[in-house]
Amino acid sequence: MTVRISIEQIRDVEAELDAKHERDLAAVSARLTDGGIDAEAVIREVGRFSVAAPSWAVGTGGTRFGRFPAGGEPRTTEEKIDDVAALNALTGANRTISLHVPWDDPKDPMALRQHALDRGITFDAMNSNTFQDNPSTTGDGAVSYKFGSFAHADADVRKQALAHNLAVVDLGVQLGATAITVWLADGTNSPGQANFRRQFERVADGLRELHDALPLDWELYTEHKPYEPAMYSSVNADWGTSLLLAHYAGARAKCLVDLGHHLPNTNIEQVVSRLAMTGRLGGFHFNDSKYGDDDLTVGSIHPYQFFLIVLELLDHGDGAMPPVRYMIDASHNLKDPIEDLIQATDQIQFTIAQALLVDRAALADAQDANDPARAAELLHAASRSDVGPLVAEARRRNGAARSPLTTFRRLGYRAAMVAERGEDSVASGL
Ligand code: RM4
Ligand code: MN
Ligand code: MN
Repeated sequence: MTVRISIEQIRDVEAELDAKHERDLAAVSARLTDGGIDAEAVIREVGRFSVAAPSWAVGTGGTRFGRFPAGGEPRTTEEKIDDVAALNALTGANRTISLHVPWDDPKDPMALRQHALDRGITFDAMNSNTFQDNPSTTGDGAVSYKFGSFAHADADVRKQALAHNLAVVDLGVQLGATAITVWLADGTNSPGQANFRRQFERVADGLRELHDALPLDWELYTEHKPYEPAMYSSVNADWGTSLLLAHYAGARAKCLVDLGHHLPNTNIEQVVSRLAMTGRLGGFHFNDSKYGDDDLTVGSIHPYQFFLIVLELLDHGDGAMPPVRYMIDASHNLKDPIEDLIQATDQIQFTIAQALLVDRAALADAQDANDPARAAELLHAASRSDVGPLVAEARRRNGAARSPLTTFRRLGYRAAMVAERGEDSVASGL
């Protein structure tokens, strides 16, 4: 049995919101129209946008100190897709799922593709895993990624890392995906452990081989991260290295920005601008960070910075979210995982709506007139606006929920999953 969340159920549960929603929407639209803003265009763009859910985020995240399952966690990739379908029913904005191999290792890819299709879900960028040893990533187990994968001194290990990535691409082809994200744990934990330059060259060569073996309609994304698990040096540590690697790998290699993969106080919006400018911004992972790669809910710590980042994306897309692969890369340790994904998606939609309100022509004028106070006013006018009714309307038009978290709870999805999958089922992932 699979519990599905239907549009009728949502409409039913939310009927009591109708009158207030109409009033709020009319009031906000009128206010925006007075200010010369097309509210309808904002609703349309928010409604058009979709962000992938990662398969590992429908299970609870953990730390090295423990993990506390949510109850009713998906036991298989099919069940992960069921959860993403439930999420998408509520948000209307999570129409794709991103798989991580071998956490997801379907025996019958075509059947999995059909399972997803039946639920209105398609496959986003694939993720390879050469940061853990597992028979399907290390072949017959004769090699280990303990000292790296693509950067490893031993050619056999590098060969196996390439073979794993190619297997992930093959699987992706069967699922209808068209991109692979490569995040590598390669680096060192001790000064002198390896030669920086030789490690870089090996990774660059490996990525180029992978790139050259990709189907023509595929892209490859290099994802940088400053540290963890490598604690002294990571090969792909920053956006500059990521860009160098993408250039070296080939024309269809681009960079992926994960919001949690920057050292404290990095100006991430400027990083986004730089990569976009070079045409090599390929992917985006949403989350937030207080200390490191915390994978906290996007916008929960730095909402204004997130607004500025979205503004850069809109600048790159000339007023629309550019065609970059977007994914929520979070995995909350405490919240119900679906509730966290709902909140993340809601935050992204909310922030896109606010950033769309920025008068970009006036901002350019203020910049050219050396008027920072006026520029700040223009940003504040947008970032302090209540766009809730616009976001709710965008979701309603997609057949989704205006109040997704409350409706998720009222529909009793988690309780149904606990009954079906058990209190102690544990999803594969981190
Ligand atoms: C990494 C990185 C990757 C994700 C893994 C699970 O820190 O963010 O995108 O696939 O975690
Ligand atoms: Mn990531
Ligand atoms: Mn990460």
